[in-house]
Amino acid sequence: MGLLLSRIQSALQSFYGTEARILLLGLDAAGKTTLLYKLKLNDTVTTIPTISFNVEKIQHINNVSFIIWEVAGQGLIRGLWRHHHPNTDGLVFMVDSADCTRFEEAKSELEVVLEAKDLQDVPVLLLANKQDLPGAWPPLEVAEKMGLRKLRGHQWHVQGCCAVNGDGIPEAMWKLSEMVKVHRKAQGK
Ligand code: G3D
Ligand code: MG
Repeated sequence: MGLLLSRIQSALQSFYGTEARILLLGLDAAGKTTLLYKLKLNDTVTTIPTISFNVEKIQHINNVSFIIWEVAGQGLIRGLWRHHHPNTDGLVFMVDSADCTRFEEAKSELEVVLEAKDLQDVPVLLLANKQDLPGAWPPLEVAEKMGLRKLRGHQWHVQGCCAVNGDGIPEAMWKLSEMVKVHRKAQGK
């Protein structure tokens, strides 16, 4: 476990010098809270719970700040998502890879999110979570189901993971930081 934490921490440090504002979305039960718990490490974490969303700010030892917005995926509050997008550097969309009955619902939520003006060119990291479960769909097939292969105008990457034991999380954070850097450079930041 110590090794995993240090790998996650070192992956997050690859955001060095970058104030990254990451939007973390997915249907309920996709594993978002479990992921946030894994990412918290020992750093300062401020949680502002409201009825509809949590904002978590993670302060790292190298003064790298990494902000994650967790917005519950119920359709009822979907309308609120558009108010949380400004200055987003990256979108992490999490899917339960073992629940193919909800792929279509997840896909349409992702489509709605990506229609937001502020998210037109943000990098998208798809986390094909729950790879430990029997029957979990392989990451590339989950990406296909989410329509990512047809996505234009965004860098995107799919990573299989298990938020419970942390498998795939360091790799996902490395890739996310790379994409965020490319994106910010393109924006001249
Ligand atoms: P959410 O915040 O997206 O709504 P949660 O999702 O983080 O609350 O996770 C929902 C349930 O899925 C939790 O189980 C959690 O333990 C489980 N879960 C999250 N990630 C994984 C994973 O990678 N593998 C497995 N097997 N389970 C996972 P409970 O039982 O607490 O509802
Ligand atoms: Mg949650």
